[in-house]
Amino acid sequence: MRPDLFEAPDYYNLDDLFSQEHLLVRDAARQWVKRDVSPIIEEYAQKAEFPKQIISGLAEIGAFGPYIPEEYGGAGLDQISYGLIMQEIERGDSGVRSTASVQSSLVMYPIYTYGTEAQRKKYLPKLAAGEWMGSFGLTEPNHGSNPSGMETKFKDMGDHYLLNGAKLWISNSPFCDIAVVWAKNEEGRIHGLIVERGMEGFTTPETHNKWSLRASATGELIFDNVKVPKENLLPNKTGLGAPLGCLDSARFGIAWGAIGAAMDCYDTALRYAKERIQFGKPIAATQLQQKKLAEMITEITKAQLLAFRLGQLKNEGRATTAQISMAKRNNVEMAIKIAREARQVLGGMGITGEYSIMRHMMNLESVITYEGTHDIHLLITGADITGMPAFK
Ligand code: TGC
Ligand code: FAD
Repeated sequence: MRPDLFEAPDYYNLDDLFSQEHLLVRDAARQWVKRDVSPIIEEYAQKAEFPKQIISGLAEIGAFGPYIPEEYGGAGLDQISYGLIMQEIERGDSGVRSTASVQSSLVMYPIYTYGTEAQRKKYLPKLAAGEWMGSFGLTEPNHGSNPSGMETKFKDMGDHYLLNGAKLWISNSPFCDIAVVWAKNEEGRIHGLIVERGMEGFTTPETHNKWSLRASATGELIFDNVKVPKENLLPNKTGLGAPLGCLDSARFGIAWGAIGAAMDCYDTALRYAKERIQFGKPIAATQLQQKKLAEMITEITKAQLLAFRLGQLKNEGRATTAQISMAKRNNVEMAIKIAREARQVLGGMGITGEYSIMRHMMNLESVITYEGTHDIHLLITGADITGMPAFK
């Protein structure tokens, strides 16, 4: 892969709206991605392996639990800082951002929000430091968009719970130390349980042959009569709203992250178009390529403004699930369209690993599906504006 020459577009001077802290946090993440992710990520994506050596760097830039209070090892930052960190990481690779999203929003968030003080103290500092890695098990083989139908269940055995079932498509599962797992009790009520690697009957087979998110490890979580200690139940919220609350946080991060992938594709295409000479002039001087580039920067700018306002609302505790859905849906679609257009600007070179665009494009096919598909987010908006849910 070529040297990382990335220069971030800021067409509407958004930097003027960020605080000094936002800019410091963002620039630290940006520099880290340039130094530690860009030089190796293509190789790891090609060999379909998560680069575990970057875990400590992710912890150092505050990517694990950015908004978790410092007393539990988090960075104690606001939601806009969290968004900016996700943007910068996904500028490098969506799979790396996935690892950070899962650790922060899907593992640390539920432990912090729904857990006991003992659970917070036991797990959060190690997760923040990257000493332990987590995964989040909601999706099942027969229940993706409709998690309320989940079949994974647990039984109260007096001194412990007995857990049975299977989760599919789980980011970080092959190497996770713990998993936050959503399962039904005997009354059919959904609860969160912390399952630890090493518990008998708990296995995490890897899912192979992915054409997307190749630098992220994806797998299953299988529970075959796993004895889970009673103190591992998350007691402070039950029902589908508990995992959906975690998704609000992760989807917010993706709304920002997708901007990073789009920025990288745009920046690469702009530089290439200025340098590539055909018919005796740079292709950037042709109207067709300018149309592509001008539309890209327009869409990136709109997505940045959407994310920024959503960040303000989230900081005030006012961002609704439907507002988050709209931003996730819009910004991921924006990024995938830009990746497809940018790839064309590079002609044949666009399909090679010399440039990051094709990798972003393939990654975004997962991003547009996970954390709620593109269709489901449209239906969430539809239900919000009409008051008539059309899922069923
Ligand atoms: P519905 O009847 O709408 O709601 C059930 C209960 O939940 C409450 N609720 C929420 N509570 C908190 N936060 C939210 N965001 C909430 N949304 C809903 C709701 O009030 C209700 O409460 P109650 O007390 O009345 O029971 O549920 P439904 O079964 O009709 O489903 C709605 C639907 C389709 C929107 C939802 O299930 C959904 O979002 N489906 C998509 C599934 C999904 O996004 N899965 C993601 C899996 S994790 C993942 O992909 C990680 S990838 C990470 C990475 O690698 O980066
Ligand atoms: P389905 O729900 O079967 O949907 C198939 C199609 O039907 C989609 O186009 C969908 O939009 C459409 N559809 C579904 N319902 C409706 C409806 N009511 N109306 C109209 N159309 C509908 N899950 C986790 O729990 N944890 C993870 O860490 C995780 N990581 C993932 C990593 C990757 C790489 C991928 C690909 C997925 C991951 N997922 C994870 C799972 C992800 O959240 C699901 O794939 C997603 O929610 C969709 O579920 P599904 O794949 O079963 O598709």
